[in-house]
Amino acid sequence: MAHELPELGYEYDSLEPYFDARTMEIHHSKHHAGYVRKLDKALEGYDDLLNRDVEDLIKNLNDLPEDVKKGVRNNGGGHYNHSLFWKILKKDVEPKGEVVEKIKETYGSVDDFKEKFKEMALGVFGSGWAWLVYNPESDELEIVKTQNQDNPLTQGKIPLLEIDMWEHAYYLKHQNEKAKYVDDFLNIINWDKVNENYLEAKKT
Ligand code: MN3
Repeated sequence: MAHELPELGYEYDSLEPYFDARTMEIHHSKHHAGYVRKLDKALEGYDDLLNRDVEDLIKNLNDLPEDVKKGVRNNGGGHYNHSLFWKILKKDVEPKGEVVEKIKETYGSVDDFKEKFKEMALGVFGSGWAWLVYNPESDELEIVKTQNQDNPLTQGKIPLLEIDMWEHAYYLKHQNEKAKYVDDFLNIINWDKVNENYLEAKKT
């Protein structure tokens, strides 16, 4: 197997009471693991692609052979998106750093940003993700949404943080209360990691 399920780096119950341990466990060990397994399956017979980093595959999605494109889009996307998701979650991290300065400049305040982000997240129809991305062309931040496991990297934008709006991400705990799930997410953003992502993205 060429691609690997990353460790969470924390316990499944670390994000309680916002995200429950059972959801985290199933989400990571079943859903995310499934994307990794199916990504490698989709790449069978392409040894060069099996050994390529998933981020690199997603960025160059449109140049991949036709018969693997869909598998990489769905499962490579699933692998990349979840890998980032786990890293940008942590309790009790104050919003600070250059990214927060840029957020204030762009949206007015962190609370205004949260409001706009929540609106975008709740606007995802069906399964998908909402994102805060850095657009290297304009040197600006943007809030965007994607369907299924699509990723803004394919459009040349760099993800800084994102929320999983698939039902499997919240249904066990929040059921139909999607807005409550988004509020809980907004309370456990790892701003240190998001700032790191921003500083890295600015280098491109
Ligand atoms: Mn998910």
